[in-house]
Amino acid sequence: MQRTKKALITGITGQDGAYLAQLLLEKGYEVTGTYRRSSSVNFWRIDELGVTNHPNLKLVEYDLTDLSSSIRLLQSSDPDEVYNLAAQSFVGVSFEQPVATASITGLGAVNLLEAIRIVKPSARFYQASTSEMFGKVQGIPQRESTPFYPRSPYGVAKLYAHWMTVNYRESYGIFGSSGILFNHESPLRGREFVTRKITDSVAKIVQNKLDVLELGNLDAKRDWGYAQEYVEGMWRMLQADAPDTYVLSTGRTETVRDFVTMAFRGANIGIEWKGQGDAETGHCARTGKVLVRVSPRFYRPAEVDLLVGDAAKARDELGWVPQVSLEQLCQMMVEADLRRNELGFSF
Ligand code: NDP
Ligand code: GDR
Repeated sequence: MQRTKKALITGITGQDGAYLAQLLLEKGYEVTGTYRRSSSVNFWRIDELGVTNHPNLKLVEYDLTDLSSSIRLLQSSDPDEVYNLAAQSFVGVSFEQPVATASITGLGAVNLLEAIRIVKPSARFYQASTSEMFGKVQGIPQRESTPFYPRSPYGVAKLYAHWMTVNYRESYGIFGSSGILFNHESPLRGREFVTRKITDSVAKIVQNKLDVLELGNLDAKRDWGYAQEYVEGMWRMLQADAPDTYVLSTGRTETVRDFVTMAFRGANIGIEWKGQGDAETGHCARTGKVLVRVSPRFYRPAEVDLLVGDAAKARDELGWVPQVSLEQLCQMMVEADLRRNELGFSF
């Protein structure tokens, strides 16, 4: 009889942690998921997926910045697979909190790698790397061989964690894989990220709870996929014969402006764009009312202008192919936010 596999997920309260927990529990894993101590715990995502009280899920308090906790966590959970999803993951905040970001997002990964090296070197390790490492892009599309040029403290911290994963693989033979994931979204996305901010605001505008959606750079182009499909890719990386680095992306890129238009269309509102730069506005095609405005408050000190990935390696070696289109994803998010706002709660 096959032994039940055990997985450790750091950051289970985040978007990806919640979907990954659901996936692994469905596959019969015993899952330990970590959350941060805070005055009020933040389980809404795993609640929404209905996994919080699953008999094979154990939730434990943990802070990634603490090495001794990392060692104890490895001892108590004894995992076959470790998914390091915990991070200070908001690029904008990383400019305000570069040291905290370096400590959590960069060094935090090394705490876990060290704990694996000390406690259980046979455990397989997944590092949540990011397309932000490409930053000021050195090639289009971006693939595993494209040189890195991060443009934010977050991107730099992630690049450090990425190279440490590669280094532990090469130095100690640890099965450390790094997934360079392009933006992936869902109804469980945090509201500070642009897609969810847009779909939540569209729902509020429809329900007369908000007048105008204020955004920063509308010209930024992103390769947006569906988070549930991306966590499946993470799992596939740890089932491979050997550890490696893989890009996960859709290969399609659109501007923030395009996503706004798409989201309003999802709520049956046409948008007409007028003006340029800071003065650009989005109007309701029917009434002419301004619904979208640019606010330099949301600009970043350095921007990543264009991301578009090539996931051919993941397709060829892992059989990973994303299916959900951006239109479907956007519609799913708009509908979820319309429903939530109607019910009077919004996370
Ligand atoms: P989220 O921001 O939704 O989740 C991050 C998780 O990390 C949360 O559970 C958060 O806990 C936890 N966390 C933050 N700081 C600490 C800490 N000091 N100790 C322990 N846990 C901590 O991110 P996503 O789910 O979107 O992303 C998952 C990972 O993938 C992240 O590492 C992110 O950087 C990376 N990534 C994400 C992409 C995306 O498009 N979503 C693309 C590429 C990479 P709390 O709930 O308490 O804040
Ligand atoms: P990103 O995602 O920085 O790509 O990082 P985010 O959704 O925050 O920004 C995407 C683009 O939209 C522009 N933008 C705005 N962004 C936010 N958040 N709010 C706004 O009002 C706004 N207006 C315009 C941004 O300038 C940017 O160009 C995400 C995170 O999940 C990272 O953790 C992950 O590593 C990368 O995706 C891949």
